[in-house]
Amino acid sequence: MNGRPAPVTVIGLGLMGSALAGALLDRGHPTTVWNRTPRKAKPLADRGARVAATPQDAVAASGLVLACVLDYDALRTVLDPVAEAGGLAGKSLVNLTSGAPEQAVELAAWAASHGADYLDGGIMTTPPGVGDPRMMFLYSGSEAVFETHRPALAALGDPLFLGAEPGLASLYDSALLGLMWATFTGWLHGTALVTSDGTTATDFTRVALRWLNGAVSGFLTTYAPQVDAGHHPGDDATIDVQIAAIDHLIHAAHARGIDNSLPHLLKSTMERASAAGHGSDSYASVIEVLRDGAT
Ligand code: FVH
Repeated sequence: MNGRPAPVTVIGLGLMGSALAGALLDRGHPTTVWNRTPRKAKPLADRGARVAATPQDAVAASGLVLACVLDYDALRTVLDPVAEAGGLAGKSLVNLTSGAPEQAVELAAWAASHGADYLDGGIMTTPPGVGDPRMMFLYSGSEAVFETHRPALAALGDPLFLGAEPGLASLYDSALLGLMWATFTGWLHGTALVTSDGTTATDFTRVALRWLNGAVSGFLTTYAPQVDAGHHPGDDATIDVQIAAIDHLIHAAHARGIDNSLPHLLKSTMERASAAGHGSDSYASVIEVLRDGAT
């Protein structure tokens, strides 16, 4: 390393790949790009990117190759010919394409068989957030790739290394998206409830964010060690108390004609926990019925 930003290749110039390449250009990285549909490279070429004619040329241009295409099948379509020609040997391949953990493990083995060092990534933002150091980029796989190329990865967002198991970044990505969708749906259900009585979504959200950032995040911090210990003392609020409380939500939503699928799902899950003997335990004990997916 000579202190100058390292050359990087970006394969895939959809919404996300274009944002990645743009962030690298902003930080002064000599950036080579390739996309199946060449016209998408034009805005990046105008900003100083070198446009490769083929995936082979793109990979040859840099030691670090970032890939962000639709899915793993598309990625293999692009990279198989490069690998067969020996073009991946000695390269650091960072794959930011979304996929399942098992696909990441398989791709890491495939990359190794072609002489490439592999780091898998999960992007925890949308394209406008790329380049913002508050946004998390999750990585797992080769720590050597992570450490060697940390400055380039930091151009994209805050890089977090989760461990050497290649599937970890995808696993966290899926878990965090599940958390996001559950939160979105709970927030929208609450919004439907209060807006039916004349409150605006904006006013409700101001209060909801105080609830999430203060009390709810505190509950998570309390419950995480309970889950780790497998011991969930109901010394704050028990499952049985919460089963009674959710009936008020169901009643209020029903009275306003609002869909109650989510509260019914939550109530039935709590009831399963109670039936399994956790009625006097904390909400963290719901983990036991979630883990035992067959019940
Ligand atoms: N957009 C987002 O907010 C999310 C954030 C989290 C991570 N995802 C994942 O990023 C991958 C790419 O997503 P994207 O938003 O950039 O998607 P598109 O704009 O649709 O671009 C798709 C690119 O993939 C290329 N491509 C598709 N099929 C093939 C193929 N068979 N061979 C070669 N390239 C292919 C496509 O090329 P083209 O259509 O422009 O020719 C684009 O470059 C994705 O895994 C998200 O889950 C984004």
